[in-house]
Amino acid sequence: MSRQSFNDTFLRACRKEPTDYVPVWYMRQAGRYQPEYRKIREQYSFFELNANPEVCAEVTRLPVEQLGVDAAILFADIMTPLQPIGVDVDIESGIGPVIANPVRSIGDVERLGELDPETHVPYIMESIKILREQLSVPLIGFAGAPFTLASYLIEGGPSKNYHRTKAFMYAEPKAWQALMDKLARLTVTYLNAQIDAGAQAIQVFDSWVGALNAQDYRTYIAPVMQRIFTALKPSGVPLIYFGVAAGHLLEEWNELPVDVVGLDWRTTISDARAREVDKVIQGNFDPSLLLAPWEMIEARAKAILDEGMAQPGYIFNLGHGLFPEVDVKTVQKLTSFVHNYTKKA
Ligand code: 1CP
Repeated sequence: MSRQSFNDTFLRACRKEPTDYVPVWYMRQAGRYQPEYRKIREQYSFFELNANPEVCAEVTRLPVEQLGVDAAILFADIMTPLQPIGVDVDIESGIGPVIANPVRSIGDVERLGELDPETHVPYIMESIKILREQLSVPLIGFAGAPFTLASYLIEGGPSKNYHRTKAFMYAEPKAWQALMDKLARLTVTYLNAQIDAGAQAIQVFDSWVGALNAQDYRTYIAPVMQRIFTALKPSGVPLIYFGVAAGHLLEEWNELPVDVVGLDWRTTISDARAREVDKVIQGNFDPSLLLAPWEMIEARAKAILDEGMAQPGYIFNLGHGLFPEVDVKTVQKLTSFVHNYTKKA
């Protein structure tokens, strides 16, 4: 198999180095909006697919080949490392993770095991090794952050307001701390295993942490995130931190030893920089706009790119994940637009 020369644009941008154009990848770039993905999913449950390295690598490569994005993200879920430590989780179509044995007490926290990647999720490292042979763009490894994982564990599935999660945090501080400690250890072990296997950048998804105000974030979460990123830092791979509706936490995030922060569409790039966020910025095109007329998509993408490129260190992405109703052709067109518009003459 002939290999194209390696495209390191994304990694260079993560390090604030000059690039020939603005790199782009999309959260949920592998998923149900792709007919090929839907076809493969007819044959396997989510976790069956996840545990099959050859197919997992194929699904990971699909958007790279189809869209021409500058990075691949390992196909897995934030729930992947929780199943082997005793969480009875399934991915239900149209819902997401559903947990049959939610965590509601200190006893439930204590019953959760410790992750041993080599025995519990060997297929993750195997997928990464296969992909490093096949890809000519960087491979991003990922994990869910403790708050976001805890929200599923405690609520038992997706939630709108995280009442139970916050109630546990406020009312059971010892149990909460024990849960955070366990999930922090799991996250570091899991991500270091991915890095050792060949992941070239790491994104930590704290999708739902924006449910907390800044004071609670500082008290309950910032120390945990500090520990996780400090432990990963010596690996030398770029570290990306992302959350939805978390613009009010940017000052807290800026204190963490991360290289890149992912913004959703509610916070503008200029606003983040005006607030002295000195990290590389990734984002923040509203995924809903992908259903708008092309002229509007182009105008909005152009505006975001102008803002992003105004300072070094910018990666184009969506403000949250691609969703099933989006047309693959629109995403292809947007990817080409980002590349062409930002290419240095
Ligand atoms: O290309 C890729 O990004 C694919 C790999 C990937 C990633 C990075 C998947 C596959 N899931 C994730 C991360 C993930 N999973 C997050 C963080 C990113 C985000 O905020 O979207 C979260 C919150 C989850 C939990 C989850 N898993 C949800 C969201 C539920 C909710 O609370 O709203 C859903 C729908 C899933 C299932 C899932 N995971 C991945 C896919 C492609 C799917 C859906 C499809 C299927 O059933 O095949």
